[in-house]
Amino acid sequence: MTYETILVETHGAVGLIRLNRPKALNALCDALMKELSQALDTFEKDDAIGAMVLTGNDRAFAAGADIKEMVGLDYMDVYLGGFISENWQRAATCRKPVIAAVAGFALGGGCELAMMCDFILAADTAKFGQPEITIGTIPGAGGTQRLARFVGKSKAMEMCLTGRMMDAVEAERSGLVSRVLPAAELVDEAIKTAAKIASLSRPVVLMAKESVGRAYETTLSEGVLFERRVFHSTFALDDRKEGMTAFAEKRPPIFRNR
Ligand code: DAK
Repeated sequence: MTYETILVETHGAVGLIRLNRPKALNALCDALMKELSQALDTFEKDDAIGAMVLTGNDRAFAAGADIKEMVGLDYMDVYLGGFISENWQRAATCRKPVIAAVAGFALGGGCELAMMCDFILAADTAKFGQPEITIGTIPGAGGTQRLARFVGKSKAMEMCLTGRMMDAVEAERSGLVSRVLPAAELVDEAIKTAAKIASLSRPVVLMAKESVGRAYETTLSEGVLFERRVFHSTFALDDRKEGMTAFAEKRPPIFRNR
């Protein structure tokens, strides 16, 4: 498959997608979101792929939805037309883990897209923000909701109400990103991290991802119950038996995804 707005590579069991509209700071136009959705679909269906990495370039992960595509639209265009709703959820609905590797700007829809991934690795150059308020609108792809859950009300309010950007250090301190890395090491480290995930039992990885995801969708007691049921179900897997047996025998496990 050839794409015009993204670059797609595989590194062993890792699928790497690079957003690739450098002249527009990877602004997320309709065509790009459609291609991103297709690439994620392809990796989801590919049994050889165990995890994915989504990245941009040194200057930008993505500076937001494409403002030039939005500027001429009116309310009926966006409401009746369900403006850009299609293809904007795909990163959030993947069953396989998706890591966002963010260098440079992750603004507006770019920040929202990074937050749809399972975790964010940030380069020391990364800048996160929801600047929609400065162009007369508000976040439209989950920014007000996910940012508030990840960094808390006060910081999310300040960012959404002023458009202030957060640098990588502040983002790590606030819990938005899992780690900060030197920019030159970002993508390699993201691939290495995804490769580690892909080397583990595929069903157990999916179960762990689903279980952590429940923490953002339900009450604590329901989430803990969900976790308990899933934990019990790992005992139906050959990979659970193999993992514990290998530990007891002091050897690396051989997972067969069964
Ligand atoms: N859209 C279109 N073009 C963009 C862009 C964007 N978001 N961001 C940058 N560009 C373009 C610039 O227009 C410029 O193009 P040329 O003039 O060279 O043709 C080029 O990228 C380089 O940008 P600058 O010259 O501005 O570069 P600077 O280093 O001076 O500034 C900047 C970098 C990131 C601070 C600045 O470009 C900037 O403020 N960009 C806009 C950031 C922004 O406001 N982002 C939020 C956009 S609104 C939804 C889903 C998503 C959304 C909504 C709904 N649904 C599912 C319903 C999301 C909305 C948004 O993201």
